[in-house]
Amino acid sequence: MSHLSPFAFLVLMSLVLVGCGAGESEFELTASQKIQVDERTAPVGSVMMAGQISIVNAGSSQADVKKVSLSEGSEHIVKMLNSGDGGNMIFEPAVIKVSKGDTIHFKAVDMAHNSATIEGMIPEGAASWASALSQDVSITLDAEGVYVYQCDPHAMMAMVGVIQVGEAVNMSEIQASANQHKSNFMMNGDRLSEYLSQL
Ligand SMILES: [Cu+2]
Repeated sequence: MSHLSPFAFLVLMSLVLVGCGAGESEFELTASQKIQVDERTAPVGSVMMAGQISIVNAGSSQADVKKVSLSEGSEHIVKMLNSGDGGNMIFEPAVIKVSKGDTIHFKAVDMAHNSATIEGMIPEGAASWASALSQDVSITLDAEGVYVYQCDPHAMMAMVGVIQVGEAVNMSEIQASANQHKSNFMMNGDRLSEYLSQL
């Protein structure tokens, strides 16, 4: 019995140390993630989540990224969909390049979606928006730069979209925010970075 004690003590100590280290760093992340998740889902609940959680996004490899070209005209339609060519719970087109002063018409093709800017992910001085669930909304974009928006009920599923207005003057800030924001996604974790790579 006594010859086991030093060994047992070492094992115990290393478990305690490993436990403490991992616990501390993970606790901070988890706590802040939880707050953000709660904020996003509080108004609308998570009913849609349950049935969709097992869907796997095929994704696409970084090698064959197609760059998005400037959309013609001054009015553009983005559909809010349960299912699209790029996956489930998705904006279509999810990446769009337009000109300063253009208007985006978000169409509530499927129910229980909305369009809302993500804090810190729009150009400086740009107006934020947050539409009502299941409603069409039209947004005119007067500030140049890259905008990232989301569907609030499906934020954790990376139902996000990207609009570039004029030049991507704030791309480095957006990239940095996107890297942080990624931790909010419980699935489709690479969607936003793939979208941004198309600009
Ligand atoms: Cu949605």
